[in-house]
Order: sequence, then C-alpha cells, then structure tokens
Amino acid sequence: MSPRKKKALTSKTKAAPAKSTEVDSSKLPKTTTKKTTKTTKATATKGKKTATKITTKAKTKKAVKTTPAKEKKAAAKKTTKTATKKKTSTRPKKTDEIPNQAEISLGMIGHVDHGKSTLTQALTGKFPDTHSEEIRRGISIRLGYAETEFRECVKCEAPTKYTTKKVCANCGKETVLLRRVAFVDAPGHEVLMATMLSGASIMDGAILVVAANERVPMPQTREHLAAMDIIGMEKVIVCQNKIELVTEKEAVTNFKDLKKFISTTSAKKSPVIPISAVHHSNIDLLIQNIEENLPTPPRDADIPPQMLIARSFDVNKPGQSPGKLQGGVVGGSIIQGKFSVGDDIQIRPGVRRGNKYKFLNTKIVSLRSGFGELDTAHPGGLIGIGTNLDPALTKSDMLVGNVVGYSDSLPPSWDTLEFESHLMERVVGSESQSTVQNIEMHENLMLSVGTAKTVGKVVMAAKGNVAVSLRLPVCAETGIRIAISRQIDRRWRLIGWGTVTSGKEQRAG
Ligand SMILES: Nc1nc2c(ncn2[C@@H]2O[C@H](COP(=O)(O)OP(=O)(O)OP(=O)(O)O)[C@@H](O)[C@H]2O)c(=O)[nH]1
Ligand SMILES: [Mg+2]
Ligand SMILES: [Zn+2]
Repeated sequence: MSPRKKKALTSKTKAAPAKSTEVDSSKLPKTTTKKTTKTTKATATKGKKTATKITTKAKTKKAVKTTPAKEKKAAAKKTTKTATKKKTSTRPKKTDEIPNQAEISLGMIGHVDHGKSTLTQALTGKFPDTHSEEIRRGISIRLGYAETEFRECVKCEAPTKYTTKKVCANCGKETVLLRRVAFVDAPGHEVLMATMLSGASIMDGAILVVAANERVPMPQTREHLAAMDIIGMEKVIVCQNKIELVTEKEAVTNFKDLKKFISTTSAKKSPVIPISAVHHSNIDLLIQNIEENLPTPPRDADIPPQMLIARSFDVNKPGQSPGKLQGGVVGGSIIQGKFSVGDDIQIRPGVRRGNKYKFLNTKIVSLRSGFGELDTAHPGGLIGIGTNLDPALTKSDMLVGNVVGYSDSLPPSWDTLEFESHLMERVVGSESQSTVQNIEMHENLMLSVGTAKTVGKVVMAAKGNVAVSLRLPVCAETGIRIAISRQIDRRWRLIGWGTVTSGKEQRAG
C-alpha cells in the first residue's frame, strides 16, 4: 500500500465540520476520574514496595530485573544487533544535516489510563494534557502533541547510550542527535474513539501502551490496535507499562497474555518492552527499539504536496489593531510532497457558504515546526502554515479535517462517498464484543477520512458496495482507506473499513 493510502483514514473530535458527532467532554463518565485516582493510589501503595528498588539511576537496571526472561534475551540480542549494525550504519548524523523539524510522527495508543500521556512526558519532557478539562478529569480529551530529540552517547553501550538529553547521564559526555521525533498522544477513553482515529491518520508508527496491572486485552487496547490494522500500520511497538506495580510472576503472566493477544493482530512481530513511564524505567531500551523498528518512512518530495489539517487557529490577541492582524494559521501533518513559503495553496472542502461549501485559496506566508521557522516543510511532525486567510476562518479548529494542497492536484471533495466496505467480525471496542451486523440502507454511519470525520446516511448498500450521503463534505483520493463507525448503545464503535471508489462531488460554492 502506498504511504498515502496507508495513512488515509480518520477524523477529529473538535472538527467544526462534524459538530453533530462532537463529544461533549462534560458527558464523559466520571468513573474514569475515580479510576485514575485509584491507579494513582495503587502507585503510591503497591508502588511503595518497589519504590526502593526503582529510584535514581539504579532504576533502569532494577527495572530490567523485573523484565521477563524472554524479553531480556530479546533485548540482549537486539543490543548485539545494534553493535554489529553500527559498523555499516551511517549514523551518527551530523546535526547540520538534520532539518529543523521532526522527521517522523509516532502515535501513543491504548486503553484509557494505561499511561500514554505519562510516557509521552517521559520521552519529551512535556505532559500533553494541557487543557483545564483534561487536568480536572485526569484523562486526555484532545489529541496531544510533543516533540523530542533522540540522541546517543558514542561512548556508552546500548541501551544506556540512548537518551533525549544533550549530556549523557551515564558518563557526562555530550550526546549526538539521531532523529527529531514527534508524538501524537491519542485519548484512550471509549467515547473519544473518533479523536483517536483522527490522530491515526497522521501517525507513521505507533506505541501501544498496555498497563501490566490490568487484564489483557482491555477494549480500547483491542480497538486502537484494530484501527492500526485498518490503516495497514504494522509499525507498532508494545509497551508493557506500570511494571513496578506487579510482582515478577504477575509481570510474566501479563507479558505472555500480551504476546498471545498481539499474535492475532498485525502487531504480531512487534517487540514488547516492559517499562515504568512514571519512573522513567527502560526509556533508553524503548528509544533503542524505536530506532531499530520504526525507521523514518521513505518520502518522495517531488509529488504534489498534501497536508491533513489537525488544528487551526487565530493567533491574534483580542483587540489587535487591524494593521497588525496576522492571517489564519493551520496546523497539520504533511502526508506527501513538500510546501514552501510563497506557495499558492487551496484548502478543501473549505467553508460553508449558504448550503454549499467553497474551497479556500490562499498563500503560504510562513512555515513553522516545534523546532523553529522553515522555508520548506516536509512530512514529519506537525507543521504550522501561516496564511493570508481571514483569521475568523481558522479560529478554534474550524478547519480541522480539511486538506491543503495545490488547486490543480488536490483530490476531489465529496458530498456522497462510495466505498467498498470490509466489516470486522466483532465490535472489538465494546466489552460484549457483539457481532458486527451488515450495513443497512438509511442507517447513520460515521466515516473517518484523513483527519476529518463526517456522519452520513447510507443511500446504497449492495454486496459490500456502500454509498453514504454526507452531512459535511470530505476531500479524499479514490483508493484510500477510511474507517467506518456505527453508533451502538450510544457510542460510536469502529466496525470496519472502506476503500473509496467514487462518489458525488461537492457542489461548487
Ligand atoms: N504506577 C504507575 N502509574 C503510572 C505509570 N504510568 C502512568 N501511570 C499513572 O496512570 C494514570 C494514567 O496515566 P495517563 O498517562 O494519564 O494515562 P493515559 O493512557 O494517557 O490516559 P488517557 O489519555 O485518558 O487514555 C496516572 O495517574 C499516571 O500517573 C507507571 O508506569 N506506573
Ligand atoms: Mg492521555
Ligand atoms: Zn555516555
């Protein structure tokens, strides 16, 4: 599958074009907050037993002690592999060869409360839940985002040599930059599946975080991994987290259960790394595994560029004088090609005018990544594009789900989308795992297409060929994969995927 096809999927909760399906965070069951407290308590009590074991630098070694024997062997094997690999490797790269942006975006996926945001923080130094509602509830609601540098100490051995720090904690030597990496932290709560799917469309690989102190698999462990299956993403590393909360025997049992579970999924070849995100244990081993198993995908800079919008803003302060007003900013992931300052761009499906949508035409005024300003931006991480659009059009994520490109090479925007449907056997995201029923005429489905999500009514359902009349148009190439969700017990559940075949194009606005 082409990278474009592989990545094409999905939607975003905050997407203005999908108000009807938006999750009202105030309706999230409060039990989660309780659960979080419980986990934290467990950390404080059970964790105490091992707290003496896992402190300071001895942490890593001690934590490795709790590592199931099998994995230890695997880790040892990996270490030797790196050592031999190094002879032929061109690394370490020189810092000045590395562009001023992340070169790969990795997703944090998995069941609620299993430690995705904590691991994002351990890897990047930034806790991704920054919104007051997220802090109050102790869960992620939006897609989180953070960037880091993977570095290595040329003096130390693997895995200790892998770090995100500029100075080696082991020997004090300055470390060398390997890669700039971005993390897209998905929320794990079951009602936020659409947001996870939106994030999945901009991931080049993923880390599945699974708590060692819960049974395997929990529903969203299954559902998030199913989403990876759907987009054909095999680049997954599994982290067995909260390892310090369980005994060695429990860790081994949980590890075996985890291996058994992933053996039935596309992550069957994925390494499983025992870690403790709160104690930063085995983070070096995880970085080593990411470096070895999740390489930067090959990119073709010469094909027409496309960016999936994941955020959009008005960066002006209230009361800004009109002369100083800055144009609207859109943030997203470039999935192919490259954009440069000065490019004329189009945004599809654009904005609503009466009962139609109108494409937006504008110019790239500036390009920015978390690492600084750019003249040209390539795939990898989130890129902010400054435009000369009226900022009222971009404020509050209004353009999330849109696609940016050149007017003569953007895919069509569809009012009705036709696709070949492939349904899963079971609704993996629910406890009951009920059987997935066939798609029926007139039923409502939610389609995740790139970062867009759109609800629509089925207007054709024959032998796996389905057409959905969309409430909000979506821009999509034929041949790409989309995720199909159905409302079951008032929750949108992933039921399968579709390959876009054709449709009815958006009426020109
Ligand atoms: N003991 C222990 N607790 C952890 C570990 N990692 C995370 N936690 C705790 O688990 C709880 C949930 O962690 P988060 O990182 O918010 O989990 P999450 O997967 O991002 O949750 P959602 O985004 O809401 O799905 C918090 O109380 C963390 O402190 C760990 O390695 N050990
Ligand atoms: Mg989180
Ligand atoms: Zn060192």
